Amino acid sequence: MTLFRFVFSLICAAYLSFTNVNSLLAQVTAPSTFTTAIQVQGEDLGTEFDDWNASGISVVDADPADNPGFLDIANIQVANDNDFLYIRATFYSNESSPNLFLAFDTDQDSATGFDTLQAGLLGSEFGYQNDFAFHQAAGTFNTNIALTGGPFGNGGALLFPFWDQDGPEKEWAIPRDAMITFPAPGVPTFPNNSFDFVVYTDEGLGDVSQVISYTFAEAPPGQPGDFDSDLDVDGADFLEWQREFGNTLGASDLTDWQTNYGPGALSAVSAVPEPSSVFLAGLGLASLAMHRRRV
Ligand SMILES: [Ca+2]
Ligand SMILES: [Ca+2]
Ligand SMILES: [Ca+2]
Ligand SMILES: [Ca+2]
Repeated sequence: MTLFRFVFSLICAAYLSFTNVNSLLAQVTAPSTFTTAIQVQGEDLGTEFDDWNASGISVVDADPADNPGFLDIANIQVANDNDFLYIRATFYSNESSPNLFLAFDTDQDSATGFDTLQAGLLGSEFGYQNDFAFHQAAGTFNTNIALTGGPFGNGGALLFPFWDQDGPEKEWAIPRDAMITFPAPGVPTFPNNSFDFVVYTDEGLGDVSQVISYTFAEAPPGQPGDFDSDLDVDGADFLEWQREFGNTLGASDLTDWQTNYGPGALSAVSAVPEPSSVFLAGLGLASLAMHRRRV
């Protein structure tokens, strides 16, 4: 992290000077996609991007190969759940770079925030350098005002691969609960449901995605039996029922689970007992629990 901060300070001193920004920029609106299927970090080796490939989330921006010899942005995808904004970027090149950035114009007003692209097109209120979050303001690339929230408590994102690990793509899980600690007690990094963002680098000629508008998708209404609110009724919900039985869930909830248990869930979750045995096990636990209560 010390090295990272050092590199970061160097970059802040020499922020963007694109030679080809104006010819590249356009504005696109990404479809709003709610999904709990995207995971960032912790997947099995070699499967890290299978979640995106299986998700059906469309590519919102297909950037050309136009930054030869340097980090060269290709395709961008975006989605969200209740906790995170998920972004995937692929590259024509295979090298990691400390100079990979995201910029968020969270009020969709190019006149407020930092003029990230020096073209009057995106006024960013906060940004990321790889996984590192920082606040931005008019005329100031990094205000050094602290951020809070997210899995690291400082607004930082989950990123895979890590910022210094090579690979032809990266995925971010960007916390939705981060706060900028100014003015006290702070404002959310995402104060609105809609925002604009770009993925960019100042390496080489510079490379930037289109300005992508996104609106957070709401979670679909829950289905009875979906106790963990991940849009399916499967073995994980049964485990949740076991944990919460006698607390927030009762016997009638198990009936909901049984009624809505989907055959499709079997393929999605491995190591889940077949429905009949799971249900029988559930009944056994339920009666055991009720027996205990009577004693
Ligand atoms: Ca993943
Ligand atoms: Ca490119
Ligand atoms: Ca703005
Ligand atoms: Ca579920």
